[in-house]
Amino acid sequence: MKNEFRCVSVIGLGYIGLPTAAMLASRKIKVVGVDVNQLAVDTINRGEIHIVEPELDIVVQAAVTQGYLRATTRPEPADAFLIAVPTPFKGDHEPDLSYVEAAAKSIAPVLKRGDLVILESTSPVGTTEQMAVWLAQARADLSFPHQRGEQADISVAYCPERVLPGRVVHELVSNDRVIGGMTARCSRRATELYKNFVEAECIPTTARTAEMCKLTENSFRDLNIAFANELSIICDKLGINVWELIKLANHHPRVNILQPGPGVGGHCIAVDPWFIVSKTPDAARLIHTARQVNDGKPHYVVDQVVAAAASVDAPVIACLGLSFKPDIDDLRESPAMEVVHLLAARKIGRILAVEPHIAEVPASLAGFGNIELTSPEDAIRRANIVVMLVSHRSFYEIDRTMLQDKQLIDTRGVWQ
Ligand code: SAJ
Repeated sequence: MKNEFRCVSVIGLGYIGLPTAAMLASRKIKVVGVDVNQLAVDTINRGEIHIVEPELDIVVQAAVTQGYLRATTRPEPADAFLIAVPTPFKGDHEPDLSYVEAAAKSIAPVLKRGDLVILESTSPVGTTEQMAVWLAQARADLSFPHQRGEQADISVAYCPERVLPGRVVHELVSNDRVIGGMTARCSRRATELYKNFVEAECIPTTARTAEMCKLTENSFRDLNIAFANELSIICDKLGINVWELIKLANHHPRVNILQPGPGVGGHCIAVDPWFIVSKTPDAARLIHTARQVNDGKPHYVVDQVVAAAASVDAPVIACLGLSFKPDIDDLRESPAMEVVHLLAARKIGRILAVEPHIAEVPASLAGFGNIELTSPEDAIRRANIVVMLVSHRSFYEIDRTMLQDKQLIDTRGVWQ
């Protein structure tokens, strides 16, 4: 089949946009990446990357060197536009769609008849239709699927990303994709674009179902982690080792409990369930409770540390890990960061933070003045309380004889 997409523009060059742009470019499609961050644009144009993701540097470097990938701060004409911008929530857990709106308005002036616009950002149900309305308001000379159905000048689809940070390059190719076109033709065209690099199935559906599918996947995981986190608190009260308990229960052929931790982080699982709750607050009771259980876990860990600190003179607390999950540098919505933040605010002692993937104390923690970033060995040697917050691979290599005489709070089961 002839590829109708000779030039693709990816709006938002973050954890999803950049790998997707690089994969398309690796299939010899001309890709123009657009981002408001000039530093990110310059870095990419040098063939380098501004995020930590295994193997991505090699793909980006090859794509830039061969001339298939270029970054800029201003949208340019293309045959397809793929929007991968953040969709955070506001203080009241209401979704903030301002980045999607800004992206739509930024590409509107360069749209032409026949173009395809795909939204990839995790979004509340109805956002794709809203995006089409924003585009139509900016371009009254073009028609959109909510106005002219299959006859529209512009095709619009919602195609959520489902890749796991740390495995993005692999999963972009091997994960099945849900393709939610605003019409059947929109789905067919979006499938054609993704088939350039997706080796797995591309399954067509409606835009609304695709939006809900993404939210459902992450809410399912949030609920299951909430179950593990609740179990960990119950087991503490009953004097049972939760890690052993879960291992034993998982021997049952139809039981597969996830792992407890200091809470749930990242920009996805800790956020997306709220998009369901905010639309249907009365119906989403279980989903809402799971969020509350997981959001309560950092406070539970802080209470454990405070209790331990009460029994030592001059507490020095080593906090191992700041990222939201193992072996990445991403601190977004990190429960480990929240624990350190809450501890620092309590001013119960000096905090020695360890995070091998960053070079300095994050700005949000630096102001406290009682936090230092150091190596695991130095932190453990100087501390009397050691809190394991992230199970980075390198932490398993810590010499356990160093932990003798320390009070341990292992939220991840690394030392169980
Ligand atoms: N976590 C636990 N216990 C577990 C598993 C995870 O406490 O047993 C914690 C992690 O430490 C982390 C948080 O949950 O703080 C989320 O980590 P994760 O590995 O479960 O997921 P993410 O946020 O990295 O990626 C998820 C994935 N979604 C699902 O697995 C359903 C990924 O496929 C999505 O593409 C991504 O969200 C996204 O972008 O939405």
